[in-house]
Amino acid sequence: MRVIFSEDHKLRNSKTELYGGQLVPPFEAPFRAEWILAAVKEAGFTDVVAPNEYGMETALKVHDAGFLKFLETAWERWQAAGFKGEAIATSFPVRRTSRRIPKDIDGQIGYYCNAAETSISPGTWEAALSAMYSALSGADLVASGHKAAFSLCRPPGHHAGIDMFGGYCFINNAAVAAQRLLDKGAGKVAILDVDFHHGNGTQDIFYERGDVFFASLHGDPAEAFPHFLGYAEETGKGAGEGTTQNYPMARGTPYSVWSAAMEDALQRIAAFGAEAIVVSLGVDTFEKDPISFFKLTSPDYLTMGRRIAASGVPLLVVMEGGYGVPEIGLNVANVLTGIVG
Ligand code: Q9C
Ligand code: ZN
Repeated sequence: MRVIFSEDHKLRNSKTELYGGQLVPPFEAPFRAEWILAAVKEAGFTDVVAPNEYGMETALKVHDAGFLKFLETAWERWQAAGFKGEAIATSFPVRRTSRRIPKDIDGQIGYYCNAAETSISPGTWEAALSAMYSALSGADLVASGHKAAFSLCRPPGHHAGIDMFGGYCFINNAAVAAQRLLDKGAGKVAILDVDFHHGNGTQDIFYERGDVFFASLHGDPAEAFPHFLGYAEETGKGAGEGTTQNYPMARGTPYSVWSAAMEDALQRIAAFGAEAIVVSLGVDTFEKDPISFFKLTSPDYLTMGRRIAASGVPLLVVMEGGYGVPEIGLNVANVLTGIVG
């Protein structure tokens, strides 16, 4: 399985995350990609390539044009406004407020943000673009006949919605990849989101579309980020009626319970007729993850990979979350090893 990785991920090196009322060093930091890359090479995945470059045409099919322009220019506008720290949203369109887009950077960053922990820093846009390139390059490999590919994206993407960044995410890499697979000839694609957190951005993007099935296994939003989406009753709308499936799970969930949900998700994906699956791979389901509450163990990721591969359709694995501990590398490598068998 080829690995697509861009050194430009390093350009996302924010100094501040708003956490517990403090500005702390972000959980989503460059060492994550370094550890994951080292571990997958160690496991024998040595075919590592840099992504191709692309224009914005695929991203513009899943994101709002004004949002992408905002991301591209946010840091320079924040600086021009004379602010001293990283760009952090503090005021949001919420219940009973206007949907008009403010003109000032302070207003716009709130308009385009769904979670304030995530600061915009110099290089964030360039790193997000490089992650999108990795996702697109992986999609092109799968579209051209590779049975599986791994896009080692950083920053992650699944919390980025049509016109919102947050949850450490800016461009939705998995959504862009799924769109690319459709544009390259797949009739239907599924996204299987196994990150601990609900893929609220991905759900937002495809909620009313019938060509992409979205399934997410995650900590119950009643007690976990992103808090406001990911309930089981959210199943899609309009042309997308029935093409979203959520599996919220309780604190302490072990693989025995988690895997039954994945089994149901994969059966629904097969019934949908997906010709390829994009796996939004977060390993923050790990028992030692510092910000999550499931109880998966390192060997569980091998089993997970084997079951996903048994779907029999081409797979694009896109990196999402997984934090703090050295095992994130092994856990990702185990998924890939399980997939290749
Ligand atoms: N007390 C991804 O895994 N903050 N994003 C959580 C926990 C945000 C996670 C606070 C977590 C974002 C891609
Ligand atoms: Zn996560």
